[in-house]
Amino acid sequence: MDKNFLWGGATASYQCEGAWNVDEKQESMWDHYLHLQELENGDIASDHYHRYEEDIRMMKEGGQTSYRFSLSWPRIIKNREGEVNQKGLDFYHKIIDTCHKYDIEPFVTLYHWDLPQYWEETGGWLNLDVCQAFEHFSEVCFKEFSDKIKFWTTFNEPKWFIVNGYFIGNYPPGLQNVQKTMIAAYHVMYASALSVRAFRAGNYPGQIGVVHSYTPVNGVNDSIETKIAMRYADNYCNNWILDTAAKGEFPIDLVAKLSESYDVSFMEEEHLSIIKQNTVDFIGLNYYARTLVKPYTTGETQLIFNHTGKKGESKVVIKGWFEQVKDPNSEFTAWDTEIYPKGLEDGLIEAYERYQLPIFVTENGVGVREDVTVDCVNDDYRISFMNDHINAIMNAQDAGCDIRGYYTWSPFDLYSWKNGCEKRYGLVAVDFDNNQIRKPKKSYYWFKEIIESQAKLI
Ligand code: BGP
Repeated sequence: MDKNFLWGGATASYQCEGAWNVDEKQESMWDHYLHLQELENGDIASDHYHRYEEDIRMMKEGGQTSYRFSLSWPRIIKNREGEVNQKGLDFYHKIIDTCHKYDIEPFVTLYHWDLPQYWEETGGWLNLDVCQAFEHFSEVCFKEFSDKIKFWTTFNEPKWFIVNGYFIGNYPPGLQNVQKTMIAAYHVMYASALSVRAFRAGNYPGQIGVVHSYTPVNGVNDSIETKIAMRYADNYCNNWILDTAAKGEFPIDLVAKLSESYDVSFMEEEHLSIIKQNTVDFIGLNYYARTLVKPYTTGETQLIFNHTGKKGESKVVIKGWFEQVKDPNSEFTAWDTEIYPKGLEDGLIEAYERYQLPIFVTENGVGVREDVTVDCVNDDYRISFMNDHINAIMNAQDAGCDIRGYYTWSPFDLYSWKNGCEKRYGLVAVDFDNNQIRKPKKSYYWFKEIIESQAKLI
């Protein structure tokens, strides 16, 4: 690996900070939704708000060179008038300064799903005004932190929060409406371009990208019907984010297909030209699994997401487009995620060929139940998972891809959306029942060795 290759861990504000109503932080749509439904929530989570110093120090001691985290919009902006909360800014200054103190490169996400509830109440991502509000929030952050930050990203995984929030309905705002899914998706991509435009207009140092939940698409065979299903799946899973952010264009065949059944008049010339002119400098790809598809001809659209950790519950079938199938030869987690490192290698090669932009693997990890009362969790499965995925990255580099970093999800245990804290991803265990005590797992030491051995090869 190049000596500037970044090795680190990724988190999101809602999933780790806790302190949900402290220091004038406003309610986010996730606070509101989970409180209302009386579900396990991130009120305390990993208590990173108070323990960030310990967490960042452990990253350093674990050999890591970068920390990817998100800025909480409702912590920084108090209301729809855009008033700034100095205490929120102060908190992120402390995080960033601690990173620098330990020689850790901060890698910032502007939006990791915690929309302020005061905006959700006006329609959230269905309201065009929220795009301008996001532009304003971005500008506040650029002005405040840009002299300390080299890497910015606008959105984390537009596909995931839009599809789950507006199409499947398992995330807030809990809608199941295709027309609204399209509008929200379009507004998010437009807001991303507005943020990139503000970044360029301010001549800030550093680079700006977008982070995508990448599921490269494979077909069950080589038939023409399967190839058509693969194209539908690729448009649905990947292209509407990556083509739009990296090339400035929504996939033309996707728009044509949707316009047969839905109203696409919200796509205005002025927005499209802003999207075209404000493409990203790099791509962040979060990789958990691929999408294996077969053609789908009969029956109804059905999208079921596994939040119980009981194998076999999930289903993705889009009528007339594709059906996601399970490879009988693959291993799956209890939450139905296929373990398929080859998908990362193939996917990186494909994404680099298509977009010719530097790539960071901004998330990769495996979520499992673990007993964290032991001294050191023996997570050999995580070691083997990370080992195989890091090898996949090296293979893609050997094939000529420009890959600049690897972030494990996650450097320490945190709250998993709708799954609660029992679905653990961390290299450091957090005992949620015992004062959020931290204890490194076996994978933490293993990752340190990998990073150090790479450094020696340079
Ligand atoms: C990504 C998100 C993360 C994280 C991760 C694991 O999609 O960017 O926020 O949660 O997936 O997913 P989950 O917590 O649902 O298992």
